[in-house]
Amino acid sequence: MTRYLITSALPYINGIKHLGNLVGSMLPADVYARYLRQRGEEVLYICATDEHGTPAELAAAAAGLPVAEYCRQQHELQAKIYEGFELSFDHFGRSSSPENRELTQHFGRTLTAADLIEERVIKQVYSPADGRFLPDRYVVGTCPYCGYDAARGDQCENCTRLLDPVQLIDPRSAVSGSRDLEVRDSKHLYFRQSRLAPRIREWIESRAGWPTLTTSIALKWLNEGLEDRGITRDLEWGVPVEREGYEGKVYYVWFDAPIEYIGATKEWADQAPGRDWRSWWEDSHYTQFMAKDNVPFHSIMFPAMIMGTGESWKLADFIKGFNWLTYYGGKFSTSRGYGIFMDAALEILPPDYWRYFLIANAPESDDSSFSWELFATQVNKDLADTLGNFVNRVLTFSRKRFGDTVPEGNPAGEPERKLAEELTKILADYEAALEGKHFRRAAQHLKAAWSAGNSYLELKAPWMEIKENPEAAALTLRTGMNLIHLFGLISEPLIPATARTMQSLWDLEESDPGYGARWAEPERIAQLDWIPAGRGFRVPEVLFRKLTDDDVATWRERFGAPENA
Ligand code: B3M
Ligand code: ZN
Repeated sequence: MTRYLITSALPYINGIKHLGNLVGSMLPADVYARYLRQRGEEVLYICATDEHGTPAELAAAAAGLPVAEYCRQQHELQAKIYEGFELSFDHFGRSSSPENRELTQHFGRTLTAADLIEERVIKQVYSPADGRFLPDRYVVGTCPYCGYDAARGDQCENCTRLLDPVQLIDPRSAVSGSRDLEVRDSKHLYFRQSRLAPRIREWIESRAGWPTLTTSIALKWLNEGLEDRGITRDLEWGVPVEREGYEGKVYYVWFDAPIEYIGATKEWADQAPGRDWRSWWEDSHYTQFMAKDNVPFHSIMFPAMIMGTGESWKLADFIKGFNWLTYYGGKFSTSRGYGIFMDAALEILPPDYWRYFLIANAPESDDSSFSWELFATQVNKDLADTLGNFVNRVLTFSRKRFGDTVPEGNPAGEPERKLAEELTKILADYEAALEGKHFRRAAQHLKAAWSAGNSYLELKAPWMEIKENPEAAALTLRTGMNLIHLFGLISEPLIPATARTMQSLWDLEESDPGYGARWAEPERIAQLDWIPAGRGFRVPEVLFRKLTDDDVATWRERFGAPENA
């Protein structure tokens, strides 16, 4: 049996993430993990906070905390929010863990032994005003490739090219703004990944079926010529480099961060007996989820590190990259407080509203834009009307006419057979979309299943049937209840809380087909016999409330929205 290893790009420790971060890595990975678990597959879904590097140091200083304590607090905070969104990590680790330190140093040693790490004396930017060497991203200036005037020294976020700070035009310190920068000599370790370029290219080119977004970024990088990469920094906070003359230096955060995928797997294993972490990195089907700016590190540098060790570490079998989710077409911005952050989102609505909307609008083939207007429209139409209303109508009407148990009525007839046939097809499409990690498409198929239930109800019109033929109405309602239970199963990856509600409405007996059911082959759906007549049931609170114009106005105001959008 295949075992599925799944990782989401590691959220940086520095601050609460916004909805763009959520939809670009963690949420789709969670949907995929939940789907596979429902199908009975063995899944290990790993994530962690990415804790090293200068931003953490500076944020800790700003908060007046030692950096280790700052990271501990921020990790707790992020973990709580992800739990609130029902992200079902098997382990949510920390890149500052002892496991990761050990593995990172192991990679350093192994790559050194393979002659893939060399020492170079480099010119480095020193800022007398700040009294320190400036890490790459704290030198800002104009990008030599595209002319963007606020490019960071490590990467231009406009054209995504990786940079060296000395390449920047008109460089200045991002810490103090000082233009009085000196270039001093400092020795550092370099990863000679250029030597692995042919192997990386061969690997990328053999990846049939990968998203073009992923392969095109990787190939663009390779075509530009792969450069060796500095993997040490003059910092206190990070994984120490065990080498003479490297006191006070640590591994570069992008060296130890991907290794934390492995590190966190070991953390997971270290938490309970009998967990074999190593085999997950030898024999599994491995999918990585991330936004497009992280693709170069995952499609080039990390695979090169793995190949370079000559050891049996799993390479990704699939890299799912995402474009950007924008807020009214503009970039989410932490510094300007523009857009919606995950804690604020949970303050105003439960997770399923967000999860559904974000997956239905996942920025897969292109960027996609969040607006409160679109959000409200889609929540009202798909969640409140199509799903929520269906559940409520069926259950309240049945209770009113037939009491607190599932009515029996006629045996299934032609409309039920047609419905089953339609659902079989929709479900096959839905499964194919989830298998293929096409998230927008998956949401569309799920919605189509809900709609099929509505069309059936409209066609049968039990509120009319009841007048002439109560047995016919009873069949329709019993079928409706079976649909609700089915929706409870298949909606779980996208809207887990609501799905649990839909599954838990019935007093099932152990011998009932629906008892403990998780998922089914599409053909199995055709029977719609999860819930036998005579079982007790409950009518839930309204599943999704309608969002009003007032809501939209309030949120536009609170979160800031462009005047005329
Ligand atoms: N922490 C993403 C970021 O901060 C970065 C991902 C690491 S994945 C190994 O932009
Ligand atoms: Zn650029």
